[in-house]
Amino acid sequence: MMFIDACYHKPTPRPPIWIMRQAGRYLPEYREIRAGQTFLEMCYNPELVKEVTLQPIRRFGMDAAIIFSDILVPLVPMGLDLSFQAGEGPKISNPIQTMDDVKALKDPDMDRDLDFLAEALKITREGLDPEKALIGFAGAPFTLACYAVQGKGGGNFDAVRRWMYREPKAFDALLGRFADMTIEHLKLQARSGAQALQLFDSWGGLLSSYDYFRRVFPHVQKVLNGISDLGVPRILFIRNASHFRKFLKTANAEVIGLDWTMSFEETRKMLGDDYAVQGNMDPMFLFAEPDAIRRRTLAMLEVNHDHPGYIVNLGHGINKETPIENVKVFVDTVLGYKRGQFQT
Ligand code: 1CP
Repeated sequence: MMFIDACYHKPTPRPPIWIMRQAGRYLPEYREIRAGQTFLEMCYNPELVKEVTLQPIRRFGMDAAIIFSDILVPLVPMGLDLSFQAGEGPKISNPIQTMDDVKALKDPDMDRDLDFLAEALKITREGLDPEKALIGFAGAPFTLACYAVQGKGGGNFDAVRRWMYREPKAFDALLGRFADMTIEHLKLQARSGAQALQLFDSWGGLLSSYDYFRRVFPHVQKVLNGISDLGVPRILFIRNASHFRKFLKTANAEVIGLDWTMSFEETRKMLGDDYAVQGNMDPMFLFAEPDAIRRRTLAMLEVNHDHPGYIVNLGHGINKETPIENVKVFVDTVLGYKRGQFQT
């Protein structure tokens, strides 16, 4: 499978491609299904999850599908009251505020509490082209804490950073609980059909490198070490991590996801040649003229051609206003790529 080979740094005929948040609101066929129910109702319905997971693959033919769910879904069986308000994103009505709140969190029984996710992975894997990979995912402990403590998205998560300094022990305990839960969440996904696992630390870059390394990174390493014997590649994506990229080498992942602020060249210099890299176009790049998209994508492919272990992606999730015909140009350019095309 081309995607899995690239994760393990093996040569592939061309680089594989998938797009973060490739299932979702920029697709009319997603919006049609979503109109009849809440986001969480969709996540709890394996048939609908299968359908929306496969929608972008059917339309564009990427090399991997990512199971449709959300990083916040496993917080519900921990006892957090999560909802998604129309147009506003996630809300938690009982956010974590004290050490007692951390202690009161439950340890989910994954097979029982996330049975819908296991079933969705199983039937999606059955419905997916055998040459394409199915990716499972989870939120990294700090990014989960951002929502669990602030109770919603937005701003620079000041409430969380304040809490981290004021209640360092409770912060550490919370990240520890999330790390343990996330290991089980990812194990469930691997045994249900996920063939690669991505850990999203979307907000990790808000911290200084000192605080990230001291207070957060040990929990990330714990998660990655806890899933090292599952036989599936691990992808670590920390957004805005250019100021602490030197730690990434010790992360114990097979693939490092880059956002658009990190260059491939510099990152490879830092990581050495054992790591595969994934990324890293600015999602807004897909608003350019189609010909500009094609040329820039070819230039990126050419630059990376002599490096096995390169996975094409955006540097963060696709924007919901993205013109779908531009997504097609981007994906088609990669699927049809032959070396030397950029010069011709
Ligand atoms: O209204 C809707 O239809 C819901 C929008 C939506 C979608 C499509 C949400 C709410 N989550 C998702 C799906 C989702 N979320 C996937 C599935 C795969 C796919 O769509 O292809 C994945 C991988 C996520 C991951 C996720 N959720 C992250 C990490 C990645 C990232 O983009 O940084 C984060 C931070 C979330 C929280 C979340 N869930 C939903 C929203 C709108 C948000 C972001 C809120 C914020 O910006 O603070």
